[in-house]
Amino acid sequence: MSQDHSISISAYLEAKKKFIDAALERYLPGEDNYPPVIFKAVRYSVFAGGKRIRPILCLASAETVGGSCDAVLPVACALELIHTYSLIHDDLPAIDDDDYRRGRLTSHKVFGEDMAILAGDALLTEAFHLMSDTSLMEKIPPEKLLFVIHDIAEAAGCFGMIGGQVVDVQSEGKDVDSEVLNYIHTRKTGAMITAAVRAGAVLSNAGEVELNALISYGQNIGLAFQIADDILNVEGDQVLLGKGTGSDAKRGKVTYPALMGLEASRKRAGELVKSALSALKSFDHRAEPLRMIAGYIVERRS
Ligand code: GRG
Repeated sequence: MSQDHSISISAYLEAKKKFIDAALERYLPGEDNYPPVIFKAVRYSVFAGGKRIRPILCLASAETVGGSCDAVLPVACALELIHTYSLIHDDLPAIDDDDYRRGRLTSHKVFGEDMAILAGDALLTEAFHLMSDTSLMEKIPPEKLLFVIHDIAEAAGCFGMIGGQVVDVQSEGKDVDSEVLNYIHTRKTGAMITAAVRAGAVLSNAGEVELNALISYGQNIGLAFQIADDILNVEGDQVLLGKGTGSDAKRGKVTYPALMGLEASRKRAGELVKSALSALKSFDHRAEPLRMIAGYIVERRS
């Protein structure tokens, strides 16, 4: 007899977010450490209410191949620390110059530019400190852990998120084609999302076929995520988003809606979700959260 494994996407995301938040609380040093301002700044941005989509993807990917959420949790949290660093630096006056993020003032508005830069640096460093703790090897073979740390470093670096961000900054106010746009989106946002899915799978001993299918899923939803982000910047609700809208157009940013219009952007995001779902077709019910997340990514309002 077949069992009903259904759970709503909102219940799933909420439960996983709680699990991740509790772990981040344990992993991050308290504000009673010296010098207090850096611990305050780090915690201010990490606990500002992000969706935790990258760590959730890492856990969901692990569950899909029969892995344990507990074993991959530190790596999942490290992904969120790297993501939060990128947001702090992205908001700086020299980059996007944003005053609000996740519904509150940006780090540099509260702590000053100097401390915001250092808080981003601290988060990036802390992520690798957390992933390289030898206690993780009690649950994960060291060679798998090293592979994943290397992979995440690549996704966050010049061949990934930083590379995408550099071309994004350089393209502001310029006419660029879809090839450049795809370069930006697949690196700036897609690389870390794919790395999150891959990390969960590798750390849970996924086989080659499973791994390739999950990487394809990650690449498709990674691009869909940024297209959805572009669309939300045009027509999203500022309150739900926790940040201003219309900033991409004001800055002459290269985005899907700017290049091909809202309708075609929505269509492209939908196609990517379809491809992501098709990559999961050989998995059983344990891939249901990943399937739901694919839909959520383009339907979300924040
Ligand atoms: C080193 C100065 C300097 C800048 C680099 C690396 C970098 C700054 C920026 C990366 C670009 C970036 C911010 C990409 C992510 C784009 C994106 C879709 C962000 C929003 O992610 P969500 O929706 O946010 O997951 P929450 O708040 O839910 O975590």
